[in-house]
Amino acid sequence: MGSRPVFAHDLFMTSYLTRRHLLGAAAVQTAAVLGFTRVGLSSASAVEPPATERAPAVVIGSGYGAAVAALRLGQAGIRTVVLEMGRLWDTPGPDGKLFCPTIRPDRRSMWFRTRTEAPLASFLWLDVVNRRIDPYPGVLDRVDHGDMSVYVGRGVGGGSLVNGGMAVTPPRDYFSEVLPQVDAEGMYGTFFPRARRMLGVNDIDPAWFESTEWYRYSRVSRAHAHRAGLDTVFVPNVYDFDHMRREASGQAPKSALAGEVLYGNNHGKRSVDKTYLAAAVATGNVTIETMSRARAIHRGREGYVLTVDRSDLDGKVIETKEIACTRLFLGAGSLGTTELLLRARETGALPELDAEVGRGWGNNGNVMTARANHLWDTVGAHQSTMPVMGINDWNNPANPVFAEIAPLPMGLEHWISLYLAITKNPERGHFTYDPATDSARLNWHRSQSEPSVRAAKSLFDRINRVNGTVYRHDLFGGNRAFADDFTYHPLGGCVLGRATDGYGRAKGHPGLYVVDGSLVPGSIGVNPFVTITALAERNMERIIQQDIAAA
Ligand code: FAE
Repeated sequence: MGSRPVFAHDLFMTSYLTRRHLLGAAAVQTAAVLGFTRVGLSSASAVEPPATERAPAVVIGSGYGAAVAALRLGQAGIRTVVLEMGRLWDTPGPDGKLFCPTIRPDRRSMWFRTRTEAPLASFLWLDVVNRRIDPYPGVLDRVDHGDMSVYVGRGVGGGSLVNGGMAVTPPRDYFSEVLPQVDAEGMYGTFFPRARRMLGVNDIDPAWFESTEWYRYSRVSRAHAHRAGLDTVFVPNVYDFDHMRREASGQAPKSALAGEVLYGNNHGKRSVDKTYLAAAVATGNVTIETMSRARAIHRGREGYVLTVDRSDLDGKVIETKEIACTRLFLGAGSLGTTELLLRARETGALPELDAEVGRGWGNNGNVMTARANHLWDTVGAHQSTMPVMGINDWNNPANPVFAEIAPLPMGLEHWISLYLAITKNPERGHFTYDPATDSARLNWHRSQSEPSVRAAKSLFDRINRVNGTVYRHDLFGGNRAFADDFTYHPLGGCVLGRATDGYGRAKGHPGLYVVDGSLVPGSIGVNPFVTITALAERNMERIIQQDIAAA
């Protein structure tokens, strides 16, 4: 099936180079989105699909793993349909912008909510952060599972639309500890560099970092960490730092320097709709269908049949259709992919799926905390939303922590240092299928977050002690210093080598593949999207060579 694979690994470098690529980018960014949209190279406008369809390959989701799958399938000459439950973010709102301002969120901010649910719920214990909004397919979702809530991106680009852009390659020894069956030589020699190049990863100029008011908050946290004898490291990002410098000098419209991140960046961010997905569409073989949620998977005559609900922007299902495909790639994220496979196994639709589907879930040890600085240690009213520095205490044998120095751009001096700590928490959750709601429920008990809080507390107690500072208790609700009830980094649920073979092929069902963060067993020690992307590159290369080109 299909022609020989062609990998244009250097398609992107750091900017968009080829004509086909530009055409793809234009198609992804200019198609109409008043409801359902189909984005393809030949048709950049809304098209009514027939009631039933057939495609050689379907990719569910459009985040990192899905985007890699779509591009590599498209380059291999395979006609591929990408299904995304969120919208394509290409149509400006009444303010002329695609995404809404973080400090004045409107309906574009969150996925069908009547009120925003920002991770930092209060300031000085006051309920001043969240706003009333109208329900709409907004770009950020918070999926609540009792003691653990998971933030995810919704829309063409998935998490890349809302995240902090930190593009971190994990320490090699920890990668090998977590995924011992994966050849580290290949990952560090080929697939991590390929992922970074394709994602458009770049570094801040250290001289600018040292001088700009926009990173004063990072420099203050760095000084406090160093005083406690801790190491700090610069962290690369996919935000275009040249653009950021032009923002600072007034030559480009502000985005990272205007507080934008959680509800989308209007400029500067190389989200995967602008990189991988634009290149996928530019192959001419890939179409993206938006507001299209894959609900069920069952076996077809050759391959799989998906039941897909297409909704309008009010959330009303306006069409339910079936799409048959020979090969199915699941890139709906840790929660989405696990739910689809668990539902398929538990309802008997795909009975051969492994008992490991639904197991091995972790929050990457995420815990957020904040410190109150002395009055003379100002963090600045101006803060860039793109983190560029971390406190690296991962080699601490007792309490390994990698803590991102996070921004808190409020437009006023608040003397707060904020951190997202990634800890080595051995606890894992599992999902069970609830037939009453037809959904997967995460089993995670509050006590399972205790190892993360212990590790983070040990690090920040050290910093507080040396600097004579204290924790802030007013930001996370419930007078807490540590927010251990939400994560930005859901990982696992369909773990590589357990629920799948060593390349993401679902056990028991040939032609069914997992390509996203659900493959990573709960922890990776750093922010995860570079790992998810590189692993998808590795797996897709093998799958295309062995299962597709050779067939
Ligand atoms: P993901 O990007 O979540 O994409 C899944 C896509 O599938 C989404 O677009 C869904 O709407 C869609 N979908 C789900 N179910 C269905 C369905 N049934 N039918 C159709 N479509 C569906 O998956 N990571 C970093 O490395 N660095 C950071 O700085 C960073 N900051 C973050 C900040 C925030 C606020 C958040 C929320 C996350 C952050 N992350 C960061 C995590 C990162 O975005 C996440 O690990 C990746 O996006 C996960 O990639 P996946 O391919 O697994």
